Amino acid sequence: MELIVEVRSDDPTRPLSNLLRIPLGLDVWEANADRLVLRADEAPIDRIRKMGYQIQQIVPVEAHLSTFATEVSREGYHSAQSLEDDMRQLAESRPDLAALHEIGRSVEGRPIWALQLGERQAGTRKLLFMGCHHAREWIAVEVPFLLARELIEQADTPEMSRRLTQGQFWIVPMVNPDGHEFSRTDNRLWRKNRRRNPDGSIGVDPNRNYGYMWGTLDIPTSSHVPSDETYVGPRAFSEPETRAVRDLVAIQKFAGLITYHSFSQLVLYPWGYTAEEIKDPVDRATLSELARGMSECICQVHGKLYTPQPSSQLYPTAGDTTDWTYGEYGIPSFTIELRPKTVEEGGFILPASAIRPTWEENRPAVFYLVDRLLEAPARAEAAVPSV
Ligand code: 0X9
Ligand code: ZN
Repeated sequence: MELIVEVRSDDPTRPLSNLLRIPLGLDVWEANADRLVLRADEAPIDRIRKMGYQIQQIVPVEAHLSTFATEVSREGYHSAQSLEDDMRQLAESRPDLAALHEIGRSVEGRPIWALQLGERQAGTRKLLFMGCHHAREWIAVEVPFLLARELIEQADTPEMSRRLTQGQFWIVPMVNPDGHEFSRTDNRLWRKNRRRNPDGSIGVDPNRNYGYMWGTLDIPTSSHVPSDETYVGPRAFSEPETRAVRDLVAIQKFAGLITYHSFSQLVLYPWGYTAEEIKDPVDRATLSELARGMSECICQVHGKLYTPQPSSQLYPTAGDTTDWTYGEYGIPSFTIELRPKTVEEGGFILPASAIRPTWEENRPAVFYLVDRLLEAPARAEAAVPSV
């Protein structure tokens, strides 16, 4: 039976981070200094107990699903098709401002859509907002979609019209449409894409498949085992979903980006592959200050704390999106882990009633970042970090 468990350790010689170095085929849902939340079979859980860790069962996976994955919990969330329809409608409502682009196709041939908004003159600063690298993180589709809707619906207000003249926005709410569809129809907790692996297992983790320091870690949170939830793939950019993002980024030369995920309420910035800080002192200060600024904006709306921290402090991974966009191009890049904070609040299965408040609190944060990046002095051409 699959369980969701909490792991703690009161022995300082046995820190929780040690557990994340052993290949146990775990699905890590929460990683805090004092508590790990894992989804795993009973056998690996027994091994962890025998190693001396304290284990407390939170709930069997089946019971978690029957509590949270109800019929009504689906309402209000997009499918790949309804997202396409709504993005098309947005684009058609303001052809002067918006254009819909297919930036690539998934393993199963679904289009990956990007909405381009705002000033099209050469030299305009461009910003990228993405969602749903991970199938089960449905709220991560809705936040970038609502950003696109807000930019269009408010386009004629003085504030938004300034942003749309100063900048150009690219919004890709669903990077992993195959996985998302599978999480709607077959397995609500599906994470990866739908690649058939040579060992018969399915799925590569798109957020381990980017080409900066790709494959340099082989641990449960960044694994070389195809059946693992964090499988890095056979080589960097082996997946059409990450190639679509790679090609868009290579052409558009973005000045900043956010990639939305869930859950845990975090504002993360590079590095993910190492616990070392960013070397460039200006970049280091800028990224941590922008993350802190976004976190403060979020907190002011409904009092929710989204902790700002370097990605590797959550857990180490190699080949994630923001390590690549920052490491390869020097783009100020953030991963925002949306609501909720804990598995007890539903984890990946956030009730649709939370979509609106999640957007309400993320709205000022995203516009804070937009305004800061649009007004920042131009970066030198050689702004790629010295690592
Ligand atoms: O593991 C991930 O890809 C992200 N968390 S999630 O629960 N949405 O899967 C976090 C990526 C941030 N990068 C690192 N932690 N290195
Ligand atoms: Zn994710």
